[in-house]
Amino acid sequence: MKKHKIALIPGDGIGPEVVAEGVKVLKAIEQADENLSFEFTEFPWGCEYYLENGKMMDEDGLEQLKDFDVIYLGAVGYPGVPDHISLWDLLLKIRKGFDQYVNLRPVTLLNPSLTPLKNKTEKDIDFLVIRENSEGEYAGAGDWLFKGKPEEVALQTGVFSRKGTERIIRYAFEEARKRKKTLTSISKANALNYSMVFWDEVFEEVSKEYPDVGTYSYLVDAASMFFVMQPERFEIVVTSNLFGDILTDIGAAITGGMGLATGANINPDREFPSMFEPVHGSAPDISGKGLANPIAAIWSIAQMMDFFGEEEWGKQIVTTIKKLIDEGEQLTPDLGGKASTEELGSHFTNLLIE
Ligand code: GGG
Repeated sequence: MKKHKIALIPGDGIGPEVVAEGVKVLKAIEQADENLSFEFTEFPWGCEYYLENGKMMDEDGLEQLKDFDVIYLGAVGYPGVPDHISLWDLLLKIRKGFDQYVNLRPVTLLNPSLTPLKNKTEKDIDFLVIRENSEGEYAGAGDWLFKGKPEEVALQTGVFSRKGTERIIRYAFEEARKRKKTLTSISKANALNYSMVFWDEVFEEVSKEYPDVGTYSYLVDAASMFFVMQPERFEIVVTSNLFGDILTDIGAAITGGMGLATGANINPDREFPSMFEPVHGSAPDISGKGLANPIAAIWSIAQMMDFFGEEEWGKQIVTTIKKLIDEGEQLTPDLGGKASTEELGSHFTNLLIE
């Protein structure tokens, strides 16, 4: 019997609603699989906690989390708390504190009806974006000079260390080796004349260790266009923190919207817990109304299962999401249906276990 300790951080807005459906899936798996068991511990951290206690999470929060196998997070951010505080003091604090330097975001079309692109089918949109998740433009390096004065200047520095750049690119080559063996690097070396020239040089250097992997390199502006016009170009993509964040929203747009976009924050060395989350935010405008689509949160359970080495469950979850969408009967309003978050989640769980 394999027992996994899961820390739940439902967070803000629609976070608790979608996490509840993900937990339902985990409990159903536990019931169906006598070799698996999950132990849940919930943490009340987020914007409400901030408004009551002046902090997004406890000061020793990382210490409290460090012995869990994984963290399952809903969403962060709510009106009344500045976005940079809710993001930096919870989500980014965990990613950085646990060196979750790999962000895996699949861009997979499960049904042609989900894409606004013409004449694209499942085989045309099926790739994985590997986003650098620990530094780059989200390193938090910068300054705010002459605040409030006419000569005010805000500086935000992208940090690209050799260690950080090499390890994400090497991780991506290893992933490419497991698949069809092509890897696309997305950067912007013509304009970002230090960081991205460095990124391209490291990509070139590491590629020499993987002569069996075919490589492509695009500027981020061209790549954004190809995401929309010719997504079939991509199989595995590796890119920086900011570009990965933006590109994967385009990825969500071409595969059914934010309600279906999942992300895993991985610490490959397994020295610290990894974290699984829907890519979407807290969507305060629809929270508490049962309108949120829980598929992204459920899909992140598939990524969690893969991480646990339970790939059959991972595959089964994605196949069941496809089945539910193909049926089209229990979908939330963002997908043109009338089902509530809870109804979709319960129907999914029934389909998974039947
Ligand atoms: N589901 C987690 C969440 O609330 N994400 C919102 C967000 O702004 N994420 C930024 C990022 O992924 O870097």
